[in-house]
Amino acid sequence: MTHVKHLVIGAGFAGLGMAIKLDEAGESDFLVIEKDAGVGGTWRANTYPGAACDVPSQLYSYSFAPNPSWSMSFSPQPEIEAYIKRVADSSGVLDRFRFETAVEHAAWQDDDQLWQVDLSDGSRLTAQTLISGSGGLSEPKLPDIDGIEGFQGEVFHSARWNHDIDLTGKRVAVIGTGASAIQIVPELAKVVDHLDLYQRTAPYVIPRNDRRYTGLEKLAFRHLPLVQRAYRTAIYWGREMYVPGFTLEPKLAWPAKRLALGNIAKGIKDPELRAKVTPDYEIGCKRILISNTYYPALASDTVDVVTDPIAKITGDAVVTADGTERPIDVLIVATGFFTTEQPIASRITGRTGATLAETWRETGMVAYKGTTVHGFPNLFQLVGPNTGLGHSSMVFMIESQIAYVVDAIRTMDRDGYSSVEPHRDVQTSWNDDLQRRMQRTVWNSGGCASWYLDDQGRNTTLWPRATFTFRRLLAQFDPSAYAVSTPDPIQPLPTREGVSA
Ligand code: N01
Repeated sequence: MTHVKHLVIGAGFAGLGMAIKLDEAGESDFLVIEKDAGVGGTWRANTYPGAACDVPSQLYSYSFAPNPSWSMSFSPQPEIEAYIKRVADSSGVLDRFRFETAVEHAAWQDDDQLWQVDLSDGSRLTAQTLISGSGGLSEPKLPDIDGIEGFQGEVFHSARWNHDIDLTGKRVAVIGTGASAIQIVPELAKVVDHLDLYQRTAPYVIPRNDRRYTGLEKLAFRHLPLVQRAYRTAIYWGREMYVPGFTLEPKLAWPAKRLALGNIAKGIKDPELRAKVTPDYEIGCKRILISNTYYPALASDTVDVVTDPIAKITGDAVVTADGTERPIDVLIVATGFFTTEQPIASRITGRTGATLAETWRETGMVAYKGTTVHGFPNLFQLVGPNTGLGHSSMVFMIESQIAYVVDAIRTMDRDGYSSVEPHRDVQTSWNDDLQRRMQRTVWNSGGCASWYLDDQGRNTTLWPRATFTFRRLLAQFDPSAYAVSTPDPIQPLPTREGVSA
């Protein structure tokens, strides 16, 4: 059986960044397993028309791999995917990536102090650490609508766009008005015969302050790295200004609310349509979206916004609760992802024989520092519980976690630990503190439902503090928070609690 020191799951921003930083730290014995055929993760999977980042690329990129040639302040998906590929190609780590292979199951072997991992190609490996970068937005969620399986036309999810279908001149329905849908709709409105947009909850959409970089700026980015660093820093702090409005007092977000309402007024003249698309909850409760083209598209003759709930789908139409039947050729579901139950969690079995999904059944997703989980020694999760953001760059959070994992590995090597596992009480107090802070946030109290909350109303996805606080808290691995084991003989070192179920 093959043994690697570190097994990384996923080759998106998280997995690739992890591989690069492991290599830099001299930890060259690793393997990255990726179910897709190349690097890129979510930026490879989401190829729908209009796909682009809603965080400026100067910030939404690795700090260690600045890209002087971003064409726009908010880059389109192909540019981001190309950037990730370029970083991967020049990193010298791709020889340790195995593509088109999925992790079927990983189980901790306490006697051997190893993860035993079964892969979809039938092979089995062991690894000392298991580092998951499998992504928070990787598993599309299909809507459970009566009759949808009997629809005779084409149906696909926004994250699995079917490029073989030419939508020109077609009657199309889009279900959902989240970040994906508001990018898709203006593009489809240009080509389809008719578009019905099924809106359950109106989003707040502020103007997209996008522009092309000038030749002079690009020249400066290339030759004066400090200039690019200054842009990044300015964007970082601009984004961080949102945090108090989200986490302390929603009224502080009034400038954004004014922008959003102004955007509606500018894009839509019809009072009835304006009323339909005006949200009835606090801004920030759901992700704030950005677009200059969404409202004008809704106001066009091609698009109808339907707010009556969907009752069923027939072979060729969507039927709403009022009995109206709207015939269509193609159905596009932009209905989001499984976010509060990570799909990888049912594939990882810990020290007690329970899977991560079973362990989280009662509590919802919990971890220590969003990264390690009691009962799961040597498991590190990038983009783990409560590490998501509503306002800034996930790459910043990912890099903070990567640094923590690298330091954990360095500590294990230096001090001769075969495993580390967070104490239950440490993990509990970390999460109690998060949930206490969460009560004040607009995400929990802003009067909306969102993918941030699980079915018990717990927010297990977002980070409720400044991102620089997250970075500071994860700056150094903290062995005192962990039960540790030494390899031979297998003997727990004196710890506060010892390894217990
Ligand atoms: O998904 P969503 P998304 N019947 O969950 C509706 C990131 N992202 O793919 O609001 C009818 O936000 C649902 O309605 P409601 C970003 O973090 C980033 O758009 O629940 N409607 C909602 O309108 C984002 O937040 C970029 O009432 C149904 C929509 O579907 C995350 O991905 C771009 C329904 C789902 O919205 C997810 O965005 C794109 C049903 N049965 C995405 N079920 C960037 O630019 C669901 N809905 C970085």
